[in-house]
Amino acid sequence: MTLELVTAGESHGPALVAIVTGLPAGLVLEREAIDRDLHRRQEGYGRSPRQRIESDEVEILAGLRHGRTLGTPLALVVRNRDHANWEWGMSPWPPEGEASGKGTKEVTLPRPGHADLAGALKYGLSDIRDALERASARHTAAIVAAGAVAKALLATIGIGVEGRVVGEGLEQRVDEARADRDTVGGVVEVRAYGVPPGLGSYATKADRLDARLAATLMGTQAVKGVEIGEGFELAGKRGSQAHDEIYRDDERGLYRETNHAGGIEAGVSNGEEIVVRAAMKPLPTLMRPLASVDLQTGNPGEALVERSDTAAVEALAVVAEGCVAWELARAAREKFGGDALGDLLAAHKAYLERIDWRPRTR
Ligand code: EPS
Repeated sequence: MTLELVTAGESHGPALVAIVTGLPAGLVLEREAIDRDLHRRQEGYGRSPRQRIESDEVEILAGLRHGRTLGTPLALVVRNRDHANWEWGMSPWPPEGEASGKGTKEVTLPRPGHADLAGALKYGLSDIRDALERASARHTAAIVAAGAVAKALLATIGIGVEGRVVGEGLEQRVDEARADRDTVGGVVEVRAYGVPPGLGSYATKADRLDARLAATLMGTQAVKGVEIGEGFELAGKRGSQAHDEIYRDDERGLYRETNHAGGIEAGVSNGEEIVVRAAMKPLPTLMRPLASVDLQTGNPGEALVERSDTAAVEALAVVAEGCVAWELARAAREKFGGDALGDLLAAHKAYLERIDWRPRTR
């Protein structure tokens, strides 16, 4: 048994959709907890005026009854309020009547760094909007909604996940970039605590927890680098400085004094805090546009300028938290199984007893 997630939705289309399969029956979900994460994702310094239009909240169409999962596919929807301004331009069916609102003109000048050029070439598009709408980071709202469900599952076995921005001075960097009509990126970190040893496996590459965390984060818009624990820094250290020595006492059982590995060894959680970082590039829509080429005329031009964020690093911290939660929940589901939540909890308890592991206190 495993968890699977499929999402659909365009940035200015009617809605974002997430379908989650593989949840055990009997998991309590709280609407407020999902909406809280959706709101956290919308906050943060440097976001676009779009966030004043959207006020994301989740709707559940299937898989939940009276706040408890049924063990059937869970269908989550987040409506795009801005769609009201794009009804003609983003109409799923051929639009009727006069062209009106936004998205009526074809986009032909690709933005360096966005999906525009690659998408237009790959799919043979004359209007770049057909590529950029799905590639938009608006999609991350669906990921956060699914991540909030994953966090609810993890909480039942004492696992917590928290994302944050690394480093200082974001507001100043954003203010300076905005004044220059430019954009900035940044680094986020996610920590997961209460994770027992044994999630993930070295059996195949696809089972490795570090590979799975890297893939989900790298699969997030604008992420160009991922590291686990001390990551790239470990390359310059000696083995004696890089590895986390193993100790045991009666109170703590097996433990480590250090966590250079970020809680994962050989693709398997080792019982220490999971620590993952992701680096976000500066966003590609610049108010002072970069050089581009009109794909319809072949003439040089300036890249598309449309409303966008100066930075979305704080949003990424929430999105990355959801991504990590999702992968940990999936790995926990594989390890502990169970059609009913009670079965999963019993398997988790029996496993902790067998390995005599005591969750770390924070
Ligand atoms: C995005 C462009 C902007 C961002 C959007 C991601 O959209 P718009 O052009 O409508 O202002 O605001 O992010 C969101 C809407 C969101 O909710 O995060 C892009 O091109 O990736």
